[in-house]
Amino acid sequence: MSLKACLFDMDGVIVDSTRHHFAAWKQLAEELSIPFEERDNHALKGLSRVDSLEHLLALGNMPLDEKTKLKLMRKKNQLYLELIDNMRAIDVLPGASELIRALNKAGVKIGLGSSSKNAQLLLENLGLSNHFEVVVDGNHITLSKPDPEVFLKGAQALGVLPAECMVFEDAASGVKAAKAGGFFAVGLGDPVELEGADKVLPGLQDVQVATLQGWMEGA
Ligand code: B16
Ligand code: MG
Repeated sequence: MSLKACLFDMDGVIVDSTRHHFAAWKQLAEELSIPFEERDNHALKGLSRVDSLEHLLALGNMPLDEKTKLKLMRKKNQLYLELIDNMRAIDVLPGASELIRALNKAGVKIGLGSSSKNAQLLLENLGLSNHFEVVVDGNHITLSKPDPEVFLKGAQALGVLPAECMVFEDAASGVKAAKAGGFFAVGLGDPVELEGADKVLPGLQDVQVATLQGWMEGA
């Protein structure tokens, strides 16, 4: 199968906003007196805002009514927005801009598949939005990763089949979503955590388009 398109996850693939999500959740957790450390935050990678809050509240064994949950999510998002406000091109993870430009040049379509409702804003801050033909984010989906909805919508909008499309993901939930949708999944990070991915790389630095095309043809 030839490589027609690539779908990129945002947080942890294009930019390291995980620490900003963590700082915002941590502040909320402190206000609620729920112990919340970096290892707890790890489980939130790729999850939607509401699923992340549910996870946090479960850690504190703290069931809350819907109105309070909405208030807390708004607060978390305000904190997060303040933290990402200053993010610029310099914050793009190593190799991501180069690969995106090389794929554009090679005629491979590019889309974003993120759970974040702030993905479009962040792409603009990073100066990358012009490179993406399609952006599917938390505003367009009803089911969170590991459901494949975000990637299936991305492939459909790009006019390609999942089997012709590669997904780049840093989260176990995202790799599961990609495989459930029938995509070639490239995991970025720990091979043990991302087992199930077709390939695992430490990051996007020095990734060549020809290598990706070779993987697809061999798949
Ligand atoms: P927001 P991704 C995900 O982004 C993050 O990994 C996850 O930690 C976050 O909770 C989720 O977006 C929702 O973000 O609150 O901004 O809508 O990795 O799918 O790009
Ligand atoms: Mg991610």
